[in-house]
Amino acid sequence: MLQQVNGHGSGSAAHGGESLREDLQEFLGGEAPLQQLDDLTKVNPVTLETVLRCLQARYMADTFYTNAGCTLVAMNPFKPVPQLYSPELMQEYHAASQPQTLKPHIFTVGEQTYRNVKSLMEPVNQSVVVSGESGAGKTWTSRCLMKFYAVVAASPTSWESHKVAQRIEQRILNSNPVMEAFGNACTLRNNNSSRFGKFIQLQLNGAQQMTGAAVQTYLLEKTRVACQAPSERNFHIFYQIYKGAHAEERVRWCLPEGATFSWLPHPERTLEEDCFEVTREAMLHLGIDAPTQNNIFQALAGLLHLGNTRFVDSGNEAQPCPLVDDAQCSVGTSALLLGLPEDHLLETLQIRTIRAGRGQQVFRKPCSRAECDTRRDCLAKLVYARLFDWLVSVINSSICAAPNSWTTFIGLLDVYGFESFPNNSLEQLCINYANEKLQQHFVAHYLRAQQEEYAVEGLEWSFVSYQDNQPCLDLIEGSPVSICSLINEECRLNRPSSAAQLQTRIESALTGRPCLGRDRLSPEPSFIVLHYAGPVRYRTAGLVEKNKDPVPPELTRLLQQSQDPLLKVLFPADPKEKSQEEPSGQNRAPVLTVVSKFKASLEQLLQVLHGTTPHYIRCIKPNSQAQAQIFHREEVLSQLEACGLVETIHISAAGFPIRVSHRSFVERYKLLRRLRPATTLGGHGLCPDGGRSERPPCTEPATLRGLLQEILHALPAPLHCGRTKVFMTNSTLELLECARAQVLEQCARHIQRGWRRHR
Ligand code: AD9
Ligand code: MG
Repeated sequence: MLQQVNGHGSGSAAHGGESLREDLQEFLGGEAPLQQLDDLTKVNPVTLETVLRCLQARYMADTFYTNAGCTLVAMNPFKPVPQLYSPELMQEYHAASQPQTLKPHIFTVGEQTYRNVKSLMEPVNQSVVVSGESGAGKTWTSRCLMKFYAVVAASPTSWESHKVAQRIEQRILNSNPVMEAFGNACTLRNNNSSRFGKFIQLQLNGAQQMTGAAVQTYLLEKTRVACQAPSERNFHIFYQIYKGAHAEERVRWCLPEGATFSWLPHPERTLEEDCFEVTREAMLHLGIDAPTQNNIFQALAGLLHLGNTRFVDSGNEAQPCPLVDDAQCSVGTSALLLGLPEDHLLETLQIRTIRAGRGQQVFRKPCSRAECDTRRDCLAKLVYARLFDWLVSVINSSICAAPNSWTTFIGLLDVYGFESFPNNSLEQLCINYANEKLQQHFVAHYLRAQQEEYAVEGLEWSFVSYQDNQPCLDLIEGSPVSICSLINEECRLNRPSSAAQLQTRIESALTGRPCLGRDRLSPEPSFIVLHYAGPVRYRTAGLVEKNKDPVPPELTRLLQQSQDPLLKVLFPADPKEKSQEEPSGQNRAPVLTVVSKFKASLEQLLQVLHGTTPHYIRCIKPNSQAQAQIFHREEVLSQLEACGLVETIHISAAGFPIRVSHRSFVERYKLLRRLRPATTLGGHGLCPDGGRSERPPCTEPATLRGLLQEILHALPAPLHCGRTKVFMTNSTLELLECARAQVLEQCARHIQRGWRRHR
């Protein structure tokens, strides 16, 4: 079935026959030193051990990027390597006729996506999925890629438009420090850990200039604002205002030097992320003016004071819990900074209003001390999450291109990596669920689609087995019954449910599922999910409550009454809200749980990704101490296993990631059909004649078929013609594009000569 037009493995124009022989020698004999193998498909044989040895050799030789077929492996150097990200190097990759022949780099991925946007590849939109565990370098990589696009996609001619372009690129880059200040925090694994997921769509016009961008965020870890794990910190922005405020601002925001805040642990630690001026400057460039900034920082200071509001047991259920001695001042300051009446704030934290009985009478019930704390934390989370969403919408309106000013986009996805801690809860379940989805996208796109399409197209292919994570996804999100549906059901029924009961329900409803496990030695109710990246034990305690993420309506109503201009925007008065009490059960809007919202946003993301040509960068952390020049084999090994890298290499080694319909192929390359092989591209004789006399087994009309046949015969490149598509490697695409550019140039010269003669 397969017509192999040219011999598989012919080199590109730059690669010549000699270089091809060298490649083959490396591939077959494995004689080149390991650190020189820039593609893991060249290690021989491909096993975890050989891949690991190669990565180690390269890392110790300060070579941090390695191709793994269709993915790029990025080792975290854990030290500054400025020459690796210089504007000169960006230009070198951008100007290269074949960037793939340069050393592996994220700029190769950047340049390839940038070229693909205007090439014939379908779909035209591109995405780069950056994955890896916490601290592996995902955010760093995405930031570098954004800088790369800001350089290469900015070349308008007129001074005026140049200024505009500068502004937009600068603004897009400025979104990073702002989002990182508000959404990143120091954790045990990474001093600058992203506590939210981010998909940024860089929008390009027909001339391939960046005209704007749009950011979508996922699942901010808002609990951090009121609760930080031992040795971890709150979001960077709190430390920035605490350490960086000017004297006059300290007075305005009630942040005297040396003040202590329970929600600001480890203020003595200085991190490079504590850079208030950078955040302010970036906000200003994004159009957030000084008065608005003041309102934001004032509200954040209000939250810090709220955190110092502590209660003691009243000893009498009928009495509200009083404040501890020194907390009266904190609640007053917090109310002042948040523009709320102090007594109203305190009362809302202490007393709950409920309706009961047939007549729906309103009762005011003093909360227990624990309930007061929960309401206080909930208030802080509510304000912070709204503030974060609002900031994202402001950033978007500042960087988004006008609807008709862009035609294509490159998407960058930087999501939290797979997580497994001694104690895992709903946050880890969502994060690992997202990673399962992305892994499936990867499997579907590169592995399954590649194999299935070859079969449909009649290409010969030795099938490689791969790990399908569908059973795990069925367990987490499938219908009718899954972990998510069971947790949602508990929320909907709103019945008292102990952690042990939830464990029993999950076990009995999902019994026999291959990816569900149980830790019989666990001292607490839990279940185990066998993720593609490894088993994770989730505690059932608190899962349902976290999934409900309940916000007492009194808290929202309180904030709607704030006199602070920022809070008025974040919590606009609800015109429908007439009643001052909690609505009764029947009138309550259906609960949209955390899991349901997350699932919906994830599906939306996957839909966007499916409409793009994806590229993958796998970031690897060489050690967990964040030290340069240290390579912990065990740690790297588990990351390689977690991302199925060896399978990927096997498939990529023999695959053709570029596939183009016969029609598109003919339209783009028909001008190459008069090429005289072996001479036109430097005469390196890349034209073995395997199968060239056969007709492609296509179903297209005769004229198209004829043209296709002519082109395939003329081209000095390894092409594989299926029933409806032409398949090729990235380097072949480069070669064709190069040939096409040459022919166009020759034509232009020819026309010019004729024109001069004519004159
Ligand atoms: V998390 O899932 O958000 O906790 P990331 O995003 O994978 O994580 P990040 O990009 O923040 O990790 O990288 C962690 C740290 O590694 C950075 O703060 C840098 O100090 C360091 N790093 C990462 N990549 C590079 C690099 N290419 N060159 C130098 C780097 N340092
Ligand atoms: Mg990150």
